[in-house]
Amino acid sequence: MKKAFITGVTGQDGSYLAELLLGKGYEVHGMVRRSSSINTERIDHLLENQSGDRPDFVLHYGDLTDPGGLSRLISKIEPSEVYNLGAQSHVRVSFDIPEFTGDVDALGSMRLLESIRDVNPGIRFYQASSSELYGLVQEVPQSEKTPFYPRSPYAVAKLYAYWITVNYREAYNLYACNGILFNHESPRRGKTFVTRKITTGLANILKGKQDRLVLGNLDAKRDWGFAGDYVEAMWLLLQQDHPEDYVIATGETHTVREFCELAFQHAGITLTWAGEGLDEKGIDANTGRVLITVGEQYFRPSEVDLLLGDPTKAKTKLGWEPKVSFKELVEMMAKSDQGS
Ligand code: NDP
Ligand code: GDR
Repeated sequence: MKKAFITGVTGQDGSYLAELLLGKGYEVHGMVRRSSSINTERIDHLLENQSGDRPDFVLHYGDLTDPGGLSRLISKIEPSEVYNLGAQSHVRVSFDIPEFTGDVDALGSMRLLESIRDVNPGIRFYQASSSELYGLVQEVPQSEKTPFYPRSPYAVAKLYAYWITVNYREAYNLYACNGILFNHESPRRGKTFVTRKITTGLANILKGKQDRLVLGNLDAKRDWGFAGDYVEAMWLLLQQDHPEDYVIATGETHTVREFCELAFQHAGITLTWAGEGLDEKGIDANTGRVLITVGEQYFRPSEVDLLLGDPTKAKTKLGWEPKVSFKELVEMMAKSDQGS
């Protein structure tokens, strides 16, 4: 039986990946951070099977800032595959806590690689790299060959993680690879990322619990896919003959404004826009009610304006393709938050 160790198992991707690997018959070990409140809600449904326990899904306390603990876990679990999904993953927040973000997102990856190198260099390693590496636009669409230009402490930390993964592959011959994943979302997406903020905000507006939605840069463009499709690619990256880095994306880009329009349309509301910059408003075309305003606090000190991935290599070499379209994704998230 194959054994996987997942850091960040309590996050959006960790929960989908655990589901996928359990479905494939893996024994799955997940690392959980100690927290004063319960942080396993995305995986609670996996923890119990019909007989009440789940010997093939085991959780361990640990933290990417704690090298001794990581090493002990790798020695004890003896995984065949390690998926490093753990991170301080919020770009805006990384400007507030840059050192912590670097410690977890950059050095955390190196600590895991060091443990693998010491304990068993045969373990296969997946690094959750990000389209944020591209940052300031150098080329569109962005492929494995596009130069990086990170624009946030988060992206700079992920740049270190990307290169340390490449370096351990070249220096120590590890099967270590980067999935350069463009934004992927789902009903399990954290509520402070823009897509989920829009769909939860919309649901609250419909229920009369919230007056309006306050957003930042409406013009930012992202290549948004479905997280469930993207974890499939993570697994495929570790099943190849040779370790390589891959872009995982849909090849389509949309603005935050378009995401809002589609989500509200799903609830029967046609949005029109008035004003500019910080004065811009999203208005219900039928009633004239202001539903969206812009707040300066949600802008970033340096922004990533346009992400559009070229997934040709993943299609050709892995046979991977996204299944859920942008429209289906927005509907899935809007529906789920409205409880329908
Ligand atoms: P989430 O923010 O949903 O999950 C992050 C996970 O990391 C959580 O389980 C979190 O634990 C854990 N974590 C945070 N800090 C630590 C730490 N110090 N030690 C151990 N674990 C920690 O992110 P996603 O699931 O969306 O993303 C997964 C990975 O993929 C991340 O590395 C992210 O940067 C990267 N990525 C994500 C993309 C996306 O669009 N979703 C695109 C490209 C890359 P807790 O639940 O306790 O907070
Ligand atoms: P991103 O995702 O920064 O791309 O990082 P996020 O959803 O936070 O922002 C996307 C774009 O929307 C703009 N935006 C807002 N963002 C947030 N969070 N809140 C708002 O109110 C708001 N209004 C406008 C942002 O400025 C940005 O341009 C995500 C994370 O999952 C990373 O971990 C991952 O690496 C990248 O995706 C790929």
